[in-house]
Amino acid sequence: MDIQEKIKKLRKEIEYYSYLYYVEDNPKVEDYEYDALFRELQKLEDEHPEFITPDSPTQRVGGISEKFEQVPHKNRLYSLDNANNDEELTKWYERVLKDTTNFEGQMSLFAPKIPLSCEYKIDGLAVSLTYKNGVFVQGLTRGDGIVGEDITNNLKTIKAIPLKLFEPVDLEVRGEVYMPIKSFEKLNAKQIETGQKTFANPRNAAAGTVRQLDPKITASRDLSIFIYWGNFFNKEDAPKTHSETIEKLSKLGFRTSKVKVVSGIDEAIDFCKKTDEIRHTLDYGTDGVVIKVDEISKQNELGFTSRVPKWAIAFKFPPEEVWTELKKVEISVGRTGTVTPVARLEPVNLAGSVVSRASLYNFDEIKRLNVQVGDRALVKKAAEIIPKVIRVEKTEKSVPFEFPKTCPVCGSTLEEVPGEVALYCPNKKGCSAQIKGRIEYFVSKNAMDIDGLGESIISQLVDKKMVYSYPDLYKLTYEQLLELDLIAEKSAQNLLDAINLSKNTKLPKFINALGIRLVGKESADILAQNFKDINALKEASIEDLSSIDGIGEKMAKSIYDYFHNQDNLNDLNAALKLGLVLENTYKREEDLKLKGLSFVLTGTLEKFSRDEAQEILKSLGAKTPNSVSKNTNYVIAGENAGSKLTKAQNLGIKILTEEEFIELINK
Ligand code: 0OX
Repeated sequence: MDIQEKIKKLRKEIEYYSYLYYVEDNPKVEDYEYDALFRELQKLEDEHPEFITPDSPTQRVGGISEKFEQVPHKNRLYSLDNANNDEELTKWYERVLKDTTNFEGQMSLFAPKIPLSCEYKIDGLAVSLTYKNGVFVQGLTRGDGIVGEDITNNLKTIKAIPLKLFEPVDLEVRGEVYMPIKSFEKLNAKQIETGQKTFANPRNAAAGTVRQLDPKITASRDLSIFIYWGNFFNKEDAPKTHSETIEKLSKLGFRTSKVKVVSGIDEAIDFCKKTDEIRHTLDYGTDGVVIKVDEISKQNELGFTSRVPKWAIAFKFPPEEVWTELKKVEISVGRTGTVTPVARLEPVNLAGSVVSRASLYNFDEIKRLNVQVGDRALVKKAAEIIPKVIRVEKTEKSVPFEFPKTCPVCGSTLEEVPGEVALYCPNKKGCSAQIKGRIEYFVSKNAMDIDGLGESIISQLVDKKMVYSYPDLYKLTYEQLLELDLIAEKSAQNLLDAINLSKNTKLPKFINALGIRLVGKESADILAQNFKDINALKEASIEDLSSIDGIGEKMAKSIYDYFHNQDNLNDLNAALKLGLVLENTYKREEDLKLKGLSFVLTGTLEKFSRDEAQEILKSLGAKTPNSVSKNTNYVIAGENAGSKLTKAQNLGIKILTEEEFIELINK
């Protein structure tokens, strides 16, 4: 057998074993046997790179991308309409009957039972996969349904996504990428161990994983997929019902959602009830059941609204509630000094996870609910948000809860803010809980986005008095970081690198990172759109601020107060001195004073490199092509200007000296 044949045979074998393992959940060979085949293939391909094809099982992990390209979807990805109870499901079904032709072409007046297909609603991320000639060529995120992001390289790392189908068909399929619950728990444990941020739920973990720029990271985490829709480009291949489509996709090698076809809405409601009972036994998150009209011809008859298909609906499981013992009320101190009560519970299983803490919001809520330690508490989990106590019942153990007078962390006397229900710890500078909260916020994703600075490391930095406020992060040394309880020396260097990297950031991210009261990501964006730089924002009056669309009076006052506090100003100056560079990505119309003009540089400038001069011009809206044409507006001529200058002179284009250029940009 020649090498190429051998490679082909090995691939077929590996693909088949991988299919059995990842798609059928039914492995037929031991891991070591599989690994041996894989290594053999790898070796042959290394020796004969001319035989490598993109659909080879060795090609699942590709190189790092800089960003994901935006790609329009061939067919729009609609969302799903929701039904929260049986009545809403019945209403949807009645509408379906009314708008479709049933029984020998009669529009139906009584309630016939049409076939509906039911499947679990997977709580993951929708993706669209395109296959040409049976080979996976492109994978997109849902995006806004019209344009998605190209995450092909990351999707290739998911072993349940076939790189090559059993038949050479052209088609688009859609499905839900998810992280199995067990893998999610393992990943979070690892994140904690390595001092990194944990994910709130499997859905977020899956989302964070498919949007990694480095496919190696995606490959290192366990993702899977259920395919729930397909569009065969050759219409002769297209099945007549949804359930047949799923069957056909399964035969092509996809891991498909399992559908059950029932007759009429009552049986579908039954399916929803049964699913709700067993859903916590599944190794993936389901937040409902998707019900689809099974016949494609009926689907076509029904069509879409501007938002959703009329032929499908998602039944959402009701939020779960459970009774448990309220053992203690703990007090937590946030970054703004707000003191909030949190209930410690006897651990219970709620919506599939063990819950031991629940929110009590504020002290008024404790009074309103009449919460006492030792009560039986009804805890509710709405979607994936932290559960909350919604009702209590007294027991023999119940004893009144003592409202705190002092901060549980720093001991300062707590204060009330007139007109607000919350209590505050006034010790802004000295309360370690507030400092930790502020630093955690400063480094978070939508702020400075410093990788690797997790809760535990921040806690140590503050407790060891290495960090009092954010500029201190930029003074940390390698030796200091080695004093911390880190995993390895390498992570001290990684941390320093990550901190250094964050020095070059975007103005809106930095404004958000400051944690100014009432200012979040959205408002930080608005502020960056309206102020040239941080200095302009610092100098703004309350009137300047509140005249901006989207900045209310309270927020304006809070921003003004922030920049008129000496500590905050000292921090800002220190950070800028330490080398923080804040680029404003939002250019205001009035700043683009060279918009529409074209500048060509020639010769050597004294005060700028060519790149610097071009950057400045571009930041003012100008174009900077390399050669002179009749469309050139100005030529900036430095020392030893050559042929470009002559050409410009011949074309009668205005020539600027370096001084004139400086004058122009400073105008
Ligand atoms: C899911 C899921 C989502 C395709 C055409 C109409 C809606 N999250 O599990 N969407 C759909 O169907 C789309 N099915 C599902 N099972």
